[in-house]
Parts: sequence; structure tokens; C-alpha cells
Amino acid sequence: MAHLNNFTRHPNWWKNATCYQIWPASYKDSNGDGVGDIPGIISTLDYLADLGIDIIWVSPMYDSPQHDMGYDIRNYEDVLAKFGTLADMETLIAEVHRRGMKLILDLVINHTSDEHPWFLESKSSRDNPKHDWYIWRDPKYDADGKRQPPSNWRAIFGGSAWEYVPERDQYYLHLFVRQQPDLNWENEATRRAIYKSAIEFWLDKGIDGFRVDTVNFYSKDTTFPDAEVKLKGEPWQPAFQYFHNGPKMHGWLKEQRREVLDKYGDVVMVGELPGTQADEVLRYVSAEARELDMVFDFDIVALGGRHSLKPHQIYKHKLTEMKSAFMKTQGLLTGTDAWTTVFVENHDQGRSLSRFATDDPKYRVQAAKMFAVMLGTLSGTLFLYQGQEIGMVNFSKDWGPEELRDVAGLNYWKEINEMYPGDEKMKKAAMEGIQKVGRDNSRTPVHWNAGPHAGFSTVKPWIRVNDTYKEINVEAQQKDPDSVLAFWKKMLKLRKQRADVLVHGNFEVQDYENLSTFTYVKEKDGKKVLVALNFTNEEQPVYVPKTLAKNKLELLVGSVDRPVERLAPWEGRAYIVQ
Ligand code: TEU
Repeated sequence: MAHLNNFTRHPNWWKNATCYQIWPASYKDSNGDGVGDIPGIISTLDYLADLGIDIIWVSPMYDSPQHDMGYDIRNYEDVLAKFGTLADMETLIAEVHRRGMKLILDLVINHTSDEHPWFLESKSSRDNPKHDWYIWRDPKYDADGKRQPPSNWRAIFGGSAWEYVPERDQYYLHLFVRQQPDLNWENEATRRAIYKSAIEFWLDKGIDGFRVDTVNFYSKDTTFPDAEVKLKGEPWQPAFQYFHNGPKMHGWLKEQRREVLDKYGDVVMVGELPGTQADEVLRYVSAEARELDMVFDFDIVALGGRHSLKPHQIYKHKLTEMKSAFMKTQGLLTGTDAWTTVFVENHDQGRSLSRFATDDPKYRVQAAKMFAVMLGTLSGTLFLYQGQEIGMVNFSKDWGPEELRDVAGLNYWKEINEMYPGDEKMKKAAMEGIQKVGRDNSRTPVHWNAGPHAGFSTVKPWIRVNDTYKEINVEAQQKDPDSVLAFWKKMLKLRKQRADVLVHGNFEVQDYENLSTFTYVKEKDGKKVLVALNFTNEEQPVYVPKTLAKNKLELLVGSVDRPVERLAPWEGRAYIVQ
């Protein structure tokens, strides 16, 4: 275990880092086809370095039929032509490294595309050598002798999780859309092939790690029992408990680390980990376990019932629920050898201002800076999503369903129309829900300037540009020292300078029950920082905990130019406790 001692003695390179997620289709188009691309990414690397970014995460740019925007991979070892070439990726890796930054890619190995050659072989016959590389089961027959799927599981994006293939007279499992068949991890030859093609191929090219898609879904309950009926009157039922954190998960991740990743040194693995309690999360992220380095916990993105309900059932969460979500992820560091992440946005979510604060033009700049104070002072590796650094917001309420591009949103919209034909009230509620939490909100093009198509492309982009690009864009904010962008730059610098307490400190909420403010203390080796955040349109008092009543508070950073005693609407401040 020499490497383990080595890793624990030297702080890992990714701990103090800020990572910036790029969604290639919507980031920057260099060749005028309306779709972002890798040369487009390369053209902005100085911008990202200047912002203070240390790691760039590029979402799937692999060859793919794009049924789920690249999370359906046809060939792990190639790049989608619209995004560029393998040579472009090699240039990207070199250019990122030349600027002292690191690059991570998405690792999508719970499933492949149904056009991946492995699947084409697997589905061709029960005698094919790859016949069990995916999850195949025999049909069930009902009392009338009608063929039925092996279980009543509902796919995450709607419909049955099983698809029938006549060549085999069997069904295959797909937890997401039907074009995303789940790989059979139980088969060792399959695991070896995945490691070689999806992981080693890219580590050999010099990337520094992966963001690992749905990392806790590989191991399933292989008896595939019917799930309890929760959606009354519907044929397909949520079966989450049967396909996440299955019995083999930890063994497989240990195998992957030991036999694959360790050859390449301190490769960072950031797992996406839905629906997992803190004690189970720790089993994945403790340094000693040597599985994942950190994970994205879903409590924060599930606020308002985002995951258990359908978008028309979303409710306004309370600030206490948000505090609880952060208490869970921050708490992972207390008294453990584990590590954690800080994030509020990604390509699957609505924009954080619209979702968790306000996108009212009167307050949104303030709120964006307040979020920068919050995220900049929480412990763990910080993840920003493209456009978050300029305070991009959700698409406007008057967009209709014709603007939707995301398969999850489109499937849901179709389902609503089929289940409630002619019900205008329901349709309105559904569209309102999509406007709040739909994945397209974060997938509209980045606003580079106020020119045509927001400077993203020279032609009409594949998805409509958010209407706010004239007011919210990179070029305008680069000229404005009071902009959200300028504030993020300042915050990221400060986070580095005070990394001990800001990135590594213990976290303690002070005003849990308060529904208007979020106040916490960060502490490391006796050094303390008090953070006070206002989550309302009204002024609020700064809550100073009794234990600090006698201490002097020195303003470290604040989102308002000349702060007064009370917090202004959506103001955020951090004080050094003396
Ligand atoms: O998302 C995993 C996941 O659990 C999603 O179901 C998430 O809950 C959903 O997007 C919310 O609507 C990952 C990727 O981040 C997502 O983009 C992919 O669509 C999905 O896996 C399948 O690969």
C-alpha cells in the first residue's frame, strides 16, 4: 500500500481545485454549424485560466447517435464528427496542460448506445460470444398468454425499462432510454473491455481523470423483482431500490482502481451518486477505500421533489432543506479521511439562480454574487457549470414545447399529453415544471456577447438562445468591474489564498431553523470564518452566534460594495473571526 501512504501524506492535486464543466454542444461553435465543438473550447482556454479554473470537465464528446446528448456512446475511442476529431482532443489535452490546468472527461459505462458494436453483436443471437455483455431476460406471459417484460420496472426517462428483441426472443434492460442498453458488469470479460476502451484509451492520451456517470447503478438486483406499485394506474413503476448501490458495487470500484487506474498515478474519479445516505456515501469516498475520490450527492438537486415526482408536482423547497443538503455533503469531511464536492449546477438541472434563489432582473446580479460567496466558502472541490460564472438564468416562461430538445423533457411532455388529452391546465402545469427544472435550461448556448446568436455561433444554434443574452454575457461582464464574472474571479482567488479554512475547514450551520438566512462557521486549526447569506428580497439582520459575541468580525469578502449593518436583499458576506 505504498501509494496509499504517499497519497495521504501529500494533499491530492484535485482538492483545492475549481473545476469548470463544459457541455460541448452549447459552449462555443468554431465552424458555423450551430453546434459547439472542441476547437471552440480550445479558443476559450485563456478565458478559463484567467477566471481561476484548475480543471476542465468536458461532458460526452464521444461518437454517439445523440439520443441522450452523448450519454449514449457508440464508440468510446472516437469523437462525434460535429464536435471535432481525435486530433482536436489531443490538442485540447496539450493546450489545457500547457496552461497548468487539468482535463477530465465523462465516463459513461453503465450503458452504451444500442449502436455500439458490442450491443449489435449481443443482440444478434443467444449464441454470439458477446451474448451476455448486456442484461437479457426471458419474457413473462400473462394469463391471456400475452408477452410481457421480465418486470414492471420503469425507465428513468419514462416507459418500460425493458425492450424486446425478436432475434433473441428476449428483453434487454435499459435504465434510461431504449437506445441506452445497460452493460452486464457481472461478466468479467465485459468489465475488462470497458476498462480498456473507455478508461485506458483516454488515460493513455494523458487526461487526468473522469466524472463518472451514474456510478452506483452498475450492480443490480439480478433477480429483477417487480417493484411496488407507487404510480397507481400506470404499468411501469419506479424500481430505484433494485438498481442502485447493488451488492457488487464496492468490489468492482476497488478492482478498477487497483487494476486499472493505479497504473496512471493520482487519477481523479468524481462519481455521480444519486439516492445514497451519508454512511453509504462514505464507503465510496473514504481515502482508504480507494474507490472514488469524491461524489456528486443528489440531495441538493432533488430539492422540491425534483427526483421522486414529475415536474408538474415540483414544490418550493424551504431553506432548511437546502441547509440539510449542505450539512450532509460538508459533514462527510468531519473526522474522516473522505473528500467532497461543492456544486449547485450541471447539465441536468435548471439554473441555480432560477431554481434556488431568484432570476428577477432586480436581484439576480446580487443573488449570483451571494451564491459565489456561498460556493466559494464551502469545503471540497468546487464545480462550476458553464454560464454560471456570468449568472445565466432559466429560459423564459413564454417558451413553448417546440423549443424543447432534451429527451427527458420531451418524453415527459409526450406522457402528459397521452395521459391527459385535452387537459390544458395539466399541460400548462407540465410546461411550468419543465421551465423550472427541465434539463434544457442549462443546455442553451453560452452567452459570449450581445451580438447575433449571443456570439456562440454565426448561424442559428441547435437550441434556442436564452432571451437574456443582451443583458447577461461574457463580453459585457469582462468590461465591468462590478459584474458577476469579476466577483467570481475575486472569490476564486480568495478561495485559493485561504484554502485551509475555506476548502478544508469544518462546517457548522448556526441558524438552521431560520427560513430567510443561511449562516455558518468554517473552522480549521482555530482559524474561523463566519458566512452570512440572505435568501430573501428583504433586508435581514446578520446572525452572530452567541459563542462569537465577544469576537471581533473583520469583513473578508462581501457581495455588496458598501455593506451596512443589516444584510441587503440577497447579500452574502464572509467575516474573519478574530
Ligand atoms: O444522469 C443520471 C441521473 O440519475 C439522471 O437520471 C438525472 O437524475 C436526470 O438527468 C434528471 O432529470 C446521468 C447524466 O448526467 C445524464 O445527463 C444522463 O442522461 C444520464 O446519466 C444517462 O446517462
